[in-house]
Amino acid sequence: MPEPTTPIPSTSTAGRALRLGVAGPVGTGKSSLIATVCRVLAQELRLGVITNDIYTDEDARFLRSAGVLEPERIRAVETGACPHTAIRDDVTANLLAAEDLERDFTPLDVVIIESGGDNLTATFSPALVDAQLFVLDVAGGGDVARKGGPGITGADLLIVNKTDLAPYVGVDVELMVADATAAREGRPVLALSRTDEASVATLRAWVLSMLSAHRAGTHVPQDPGPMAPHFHADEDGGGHTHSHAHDDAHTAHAHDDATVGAHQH
Ligand SMILES: Nc1nc2c(ncn2[C@@H]2O[C@H](COP(=O)(O)OP(=O)(O)OP(=O)(O)O)[C@@H](O)[C@H]2O)c(=O)[nH]1
Ligand SMILES: [Mg+2]
Repeated sequence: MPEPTTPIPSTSTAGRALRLGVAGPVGTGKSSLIATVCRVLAQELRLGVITNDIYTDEDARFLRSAGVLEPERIRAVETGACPHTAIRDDVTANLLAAEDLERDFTPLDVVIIESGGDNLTATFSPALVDAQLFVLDVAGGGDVARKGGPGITGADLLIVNKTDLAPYVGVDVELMVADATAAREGRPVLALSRTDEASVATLRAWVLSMLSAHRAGTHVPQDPGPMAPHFHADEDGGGHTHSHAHDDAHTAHAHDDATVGAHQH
């Protein structure tokens, strides 16, 4: 009789929790959004949260005190460095935290990972998350959506947050959403306020549909990619920072990665 063969360990991620990243500039409402997701989904899904702060565990403490999830399900990673290092360059600390959480509370449905507040170039590596949100704040200015960058163009969902503040800061939310949509080649944009329950319901539905796609194996994690340093053929290649205006013909040059059109000079 033939020896039973050793099963090859599956590399599929569909059997474990959906790992969902939340990135975006400082103060755009990432922790509050996570608290909202927990508020509307903790009854039906088994959730865990990992926060990233540079020097403290402030965000984990905020979320624990929000009372939307058992405190033990919220873990803090103290990056000690610029936040993007721990969500993109070396994701080990976050990966270990996610695996610990998934082991301690198995089975979990979704682990939400909050990046420390960073700038427009910071996105999660697909080695850490299966899907990611990028959060902008209307109070940061209506023109931010036009500034592009990998989070704005390539995140699975772009949030235009705190829409309740728009009248006070003179921002046209519809225009901001239209600008963002134009930059995203059909990827979704959601105008959100934690005080607008209809928008919260749309966010809830998006998380549930992403979880279904993750489980079905139909969602392919994307890498929005950082803006890679580069130079052009007509420059000396010495790696100096350059500043010049692109005319239209020049802007049409091809990049072979997902950051097409996302770079600025
Ligand atoms: N008006 C209004 N304020 C909000 C909303 N969401 C968050 N805020 C406020 O915005 C501020 C920043 O929110 P946080 O959730 O801490 O933002 P964050 O992106 O996690 O901040 P960092 O982690 O420090 O980068 C807080 O004062 C929140 O109360 C919203 O929908 N409307
Ligand atoms: Mg936060």
